[in-house]
Amino acid sequence: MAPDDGTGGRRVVRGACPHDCPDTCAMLVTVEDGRAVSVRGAADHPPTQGVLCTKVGRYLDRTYSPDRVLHPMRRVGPKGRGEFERISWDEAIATIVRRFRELADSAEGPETILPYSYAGNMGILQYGSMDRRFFHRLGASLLDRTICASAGKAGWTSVVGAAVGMDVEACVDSRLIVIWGSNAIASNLHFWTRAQEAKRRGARLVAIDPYRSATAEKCHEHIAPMPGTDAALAYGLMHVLMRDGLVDRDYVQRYTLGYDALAARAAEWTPERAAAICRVPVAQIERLAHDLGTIRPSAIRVNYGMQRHAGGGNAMRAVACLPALTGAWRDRAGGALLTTSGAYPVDAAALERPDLIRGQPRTINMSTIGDALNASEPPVRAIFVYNSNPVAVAPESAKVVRGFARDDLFVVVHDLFRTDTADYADLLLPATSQLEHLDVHSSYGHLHVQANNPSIAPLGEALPNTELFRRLAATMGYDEPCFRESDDDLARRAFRADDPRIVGWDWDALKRDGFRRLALPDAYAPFAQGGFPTPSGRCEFSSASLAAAGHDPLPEVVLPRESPVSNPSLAARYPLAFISPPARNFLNSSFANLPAFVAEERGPRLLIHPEDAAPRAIVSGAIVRIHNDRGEFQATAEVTDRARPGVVVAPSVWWRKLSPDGRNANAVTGQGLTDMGRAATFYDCLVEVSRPEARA
Ligand SMILES: Nc1nc2c(c(=O)[nH]1)N[C@H]1C(S)=C(S)[C@@H](COP(=O)(O)OP(=O)(O)OC[C@H]3O[C@@H](n4cnc5c(=O)[nH]c(N)nc54)[C@H](O)[C@@H]3O)O[C@H]1N2
Ligand SMILES: Nc1nc2c(c(=O)[nH]1)N[C@H]1C(S)=C(S)[C@@H](COP(=O)(O)OP(=O)(O)OC[C@H]3O[C@@H](n4cnc5c(=O)[nH]c(N)nc54)[C@H](O)[C@@H]3O)O[C@H]1N2
Ligand code: SF4
Ligand SMILES: [Mo]
Repeated sequence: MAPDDGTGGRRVVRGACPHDCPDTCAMLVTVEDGRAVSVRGAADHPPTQGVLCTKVGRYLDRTYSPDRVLHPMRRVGPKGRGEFERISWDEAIATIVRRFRELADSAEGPETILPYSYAGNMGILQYGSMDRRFFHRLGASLLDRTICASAGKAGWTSVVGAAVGMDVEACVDSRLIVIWGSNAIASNLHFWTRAQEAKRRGARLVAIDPYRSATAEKCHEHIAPMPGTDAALAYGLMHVLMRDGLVDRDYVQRYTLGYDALAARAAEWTPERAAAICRVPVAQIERLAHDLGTIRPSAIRVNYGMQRHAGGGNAMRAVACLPALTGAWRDRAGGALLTTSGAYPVDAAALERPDLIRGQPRTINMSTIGDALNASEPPVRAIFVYNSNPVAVAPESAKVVRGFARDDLFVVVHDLFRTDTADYADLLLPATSQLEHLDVHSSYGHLHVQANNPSIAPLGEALPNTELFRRLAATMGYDEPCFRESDDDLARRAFRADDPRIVGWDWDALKRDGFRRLALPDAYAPFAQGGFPTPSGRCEFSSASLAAAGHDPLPEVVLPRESPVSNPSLAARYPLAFISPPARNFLNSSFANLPAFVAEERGPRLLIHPEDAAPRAIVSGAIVRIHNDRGEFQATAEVTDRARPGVVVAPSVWWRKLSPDGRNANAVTGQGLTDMGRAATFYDCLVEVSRPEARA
């Protein structure tokens, strides 16, 4: 709960970081006379080790920012202008209920209403509980939440069986760590500290990333493939492993399925062929394959960067085969880690109540919200945005903005800040920060369950997501008892209590203690003796279920939709591959409005290699135009060999309205989806870069 440290009006409250980050740190919030005065990392929480990242280390900047939305507001100016006047909660709720009833009773029905939310808050309650119940009962369109991880998850799960992997805490004992498609210093700090410790103990670190990120810079070796070519690279590695007798035959024979078919496919992928597609030296492929085949324990930290391409699902499939081929899963400090989210028996059915769904509403993909708002039938007539900032983060901004700007679209936004999306709101509603509400947390990077106790009262009239939807449900007249459950009631339902991983857990004890590890063996090595939760019970190099769904039974090399190799005519006009990975001081678009973090990131930047800059007469410090057929935005050039030739890099996600030309990287990204998981393909994008004055 709120342990009193014995100094009068001072309390220390146990919380959890809510942000979309694998680390899910345990926070200690010190409160004096009702005001939070410090936020620290909990030293007793093994994954956190007492350290928060720079963003959340300064969480009071966010919590007490003068820019917080503190009261419900109604739009008074044109859409997009962000002009509001204050109204009461009663009026806000009544306005929503009136409009939702009209739409639900219209001939087109309630599926004209669309909830739009993602992981702005990863707490199990604030992420998805009362809100889902409300929209299900209403019969609103369903949202396919694909903007981040669904391609990688689909690819990984098809091979391994579940969204589980090695224990991040074991990485200190790894002797080889391959950091594949992840800038861990920025986005997975508490893994990085373990990798550093392993390095001190003699481990070899290899980064696979199209650009020399801060993380790649600190590894022993950096392999820089062209974006979207990871499946070819993985096959090149498999080829060498097989050719040189480095496969763990015993592991393969006992615990895997489809080796012969995989070997036949890998035989086609000589390192020379893979190297030509990836544009990396053959020697790097040979060396890494030998390391993977000979160093134990070996760990692969694979992250989502590689899956934001047309072939993202298959790329993850190919990488997921490697630790089974080498037998790396045998060791606790070996194997691979994409996500641990599947280790938690979250009871989604109890929380979200899909049984309440009225009718057979359609599903709308959040990654193509631009198209959905402009061309759905029946049209989307109301959108309710929370835990997300789609105008900044969704691909192909021009279409997203055009959709949100529709005068006939009723837009509700619930957020802590006046985001790019909020500017289009008819109603803007104030949300609580993590210090102001209750929650229970799983993680996608470690194996602990955590409680977040509120430490301060809500600022202004801010409400948690759960309470907002509870009030909306009551005003709609929904009388199912589930709409009256408190946040504590919801938290008690968060996990399937009969699951052995959660056995004996007790919500009140968790609130008091702050965290507990899932009931897994201390020396957790999930697949040391096989036991893959796939249909066959084996690691499926070859998948009958994917074949039945029309996919290649084996991992397939699917080239990017936009690349010089796969689309030369497009590349003739737009020759540079464009990636826009997370900036260290932002969390997606969160924190990108707070002065301290904006100052650290210095403004929108474009990293470009000297070989690409010179013919374009681009020098460091120049403003450049990044453009393609979908749109354009501007950034300050940084000429550097950190970007490899042919690839430009724009750390993201900046707010549009805080950028010099009012646009950001998503002006050029496209709405094409991945091969598996229906996900966004942010990094599958060709552009040209020019100086603004060179405009035709
Ligand atoms: N500071 C900070 N932390 C974050 C976030 C943030 O915005 N800022 N975002 C959070 C979120 S939502 C997520 S999903 C996670 C994970 O987010 P990730 O997508 O894993 O992000 P990064 O760690 O930057 O790793 C992506 C890396 O992949 C590289 N990359 C791009 N294309 C390719 C490719 O085709 N192949 C390979 N091998 N690499 C490629 C990029 O250059 C980048 O360095 O991070 C979370 N943590
Ligand atoms: N170009 C480019 N675009 C990208 C990416 C990229 O790498 N490049 N990454 C993509 C990825 S991986 C992701 S996950 C998406 C993420 O995109 P989003 O899910 O939109 O994440 P954020 O931009 O952090 O916006 C979350 C919003 O939720 C609000 N919020 C936080 N807590 C609460 C709460 O309790 N209640 C309510 N109502 N609101 C709250 C925050 O203030 C913030 O405005 O962006 C994607 N977009
Ligand atoms: S954003 Fe990530 S690293 Fe930073 S405090 Fe939150 S969980 Fe920890
Ligand atoms: Mo994400």
